[in-house]
Amino acid sequence: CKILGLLIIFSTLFSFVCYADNPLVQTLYTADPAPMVYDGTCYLYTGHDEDTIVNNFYTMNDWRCYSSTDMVNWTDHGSPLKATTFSWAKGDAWAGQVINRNGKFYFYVPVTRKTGGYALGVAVSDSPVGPFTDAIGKPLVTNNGGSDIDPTVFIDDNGQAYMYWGNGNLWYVKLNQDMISYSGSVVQVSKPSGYIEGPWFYKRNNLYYMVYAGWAGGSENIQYATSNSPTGPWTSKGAIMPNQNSFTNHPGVTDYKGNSYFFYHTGNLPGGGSYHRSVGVEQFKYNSDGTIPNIPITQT
Ligand code: FUB
Repeated sequence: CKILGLLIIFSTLFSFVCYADNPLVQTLYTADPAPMVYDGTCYLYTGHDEDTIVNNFYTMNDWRCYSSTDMVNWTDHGSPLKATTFSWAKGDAWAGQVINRNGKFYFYVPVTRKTGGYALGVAVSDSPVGPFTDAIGKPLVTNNGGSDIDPTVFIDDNGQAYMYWGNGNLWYVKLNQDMISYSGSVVQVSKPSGYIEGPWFYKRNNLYYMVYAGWAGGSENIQYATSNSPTGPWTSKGAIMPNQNSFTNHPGVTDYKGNSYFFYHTGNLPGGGSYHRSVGVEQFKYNSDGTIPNIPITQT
């Protein structure tokens, strides 16, 4: 009878506590996770590491899309967008983000141009799983050559959308309502301490958050900063995830069904490393003052 009681308690607990198997995607190498919640489903867009020569570089040709309604079981939707979908691009499908506005989905990405240097492109689709097509037939932003990577987009409560991006420095533009053009000029903000790349911009309880890959003794950790304004100044709040075994890391943060989730990448899949990365996810709780706690990695 005691054993039966324990079994009932255990199975009741187990039915409420479900953990994802990390790395989330075990069929190919994925990086730069970007979650987007739409219509009750969490979509996850990732880069795709295809390097066949170890320690070559980031060989990335397309982005991938997955979805889940429980953060445990993920459906593979294949590739919704390739770097060469942009006729002006040569390749390098690095870290992007998808956002929904007015029933359309906008995919902001960095790619290398045929004429050289990085640029940010925007693709559009009627479906969160694509296919996405080039929205404007030319780069949305070409600013500083090698630094124009890792766009992150957020639409504020008043409808103003912002796109931040940058390696080494942090820039933003104010996107127009059409989401495929911007007004005013490119603004460089004073970057928060330790900032390297991979910004993830969002707002929670009237506080703006910029989570990013920071420099930590030879490789990247994850740090964040906050501001009372969408355009800064940004106050550094320190590290929330230590260096992993992949040199880079890249944050993606979302709330889903009443819980908060932190996406990242490591080199934890067999054969993994800096150019064979894999995305994972951890559930976390904000502290009562809005700060983000340290987020330990679970590997199952
Ligand atoms: O995946 C290629 C680059 O590595 C991304 O753009 C950076 O954020 C870093 O993860």
